[in-house]
Amino acid sequence: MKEEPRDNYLASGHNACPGCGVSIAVRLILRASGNNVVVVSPTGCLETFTSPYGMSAWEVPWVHSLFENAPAVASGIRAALDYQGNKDTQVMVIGGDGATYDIGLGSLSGMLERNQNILYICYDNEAYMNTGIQRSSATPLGASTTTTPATASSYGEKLQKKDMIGIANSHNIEYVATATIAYPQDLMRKIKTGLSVNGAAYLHMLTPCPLGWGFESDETIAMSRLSVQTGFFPLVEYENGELIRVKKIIDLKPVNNYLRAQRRFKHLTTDENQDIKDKVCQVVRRNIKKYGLQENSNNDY
Ligand SMILES: Cc1ncc(C[n+]2csc(CCOP(=O)(O)OP(=O)(O)O)c2C)c(N)n1
Ligand SMILES: [Mg+2]
Repeated sequence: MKEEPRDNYLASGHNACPGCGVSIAVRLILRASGNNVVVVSPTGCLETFTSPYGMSAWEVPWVHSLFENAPAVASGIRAALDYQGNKDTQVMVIGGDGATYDIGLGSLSGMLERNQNILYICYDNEAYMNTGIQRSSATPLGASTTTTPATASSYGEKLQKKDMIGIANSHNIEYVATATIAYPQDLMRKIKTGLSVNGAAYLHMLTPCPLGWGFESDETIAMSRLSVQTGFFPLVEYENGELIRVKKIIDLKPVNNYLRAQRRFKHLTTDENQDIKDKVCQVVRRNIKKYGLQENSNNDY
């Protein structure tokens, strides 16, 4: 197997929780991008744990924007670099699901429409984790959060997760993909591809959160892998809106394995919530069909 460079541009000593999926993702992202890059991050866990007052874990130029305007800030940085004739320095946004799906969506849409040379990366931990696990429009159906708690009279989140891949593709950009930390080579290849296209690219990255999802801190990679192996989080790639690659599931795992492993879904595994669990399974079955995730269908790596 080809050796990847071992560069690390996210210094140790930051104060992420043990097992934080985001910190693992960002180390891989920066390893793939190299250090000729400017990163913009909106408010969220990543910003908070990498930049406590007076300190920074970033070994590359990094800008903290408002929650709602990271894509606009990145656009300005790209325009300034272009004006200087600097085509080599890359610009990336790394923002949470709250910033991407909800509060910064308008700004992101503008950025994708302008189609400047910027890679937008959403790190998706499926809730507003930094402020105490509130639901976002990335929270999956049935998940318990502090604003959609599972109680005797409620089964948790009532809505389906928003289709960000569809939204990104609707902007007719050259590259849209999904990735997760259990598949680091795949993740880094997608970062490199996203940076190599001549225009805006969108990469969606699932980053499991031990605290918010309710699992042990040494299970983060296992949870990331299970999300793919159960069909919850398909690994896909689009070029100019066309699906070009899908990671097949060789050994499809039961959805129950994923639900049982996380406190936020535990209530779905009881008899009373069987109908919601069926709806969750339907979402997964739809993924499997839509992307031909099972071994004997057409798209493959
Ligand atoms: C306009 C605005 N609204 C709300 C907040 C409070 N706030 C700070 S971080 C955060 C959660 C961020 O969620 P997400 O983008 O998913 O990132 P995560 O914390 O999960 O990493 C919120 C609501 C804010 N800083 N600015
Ligand atoms: Mg989040």
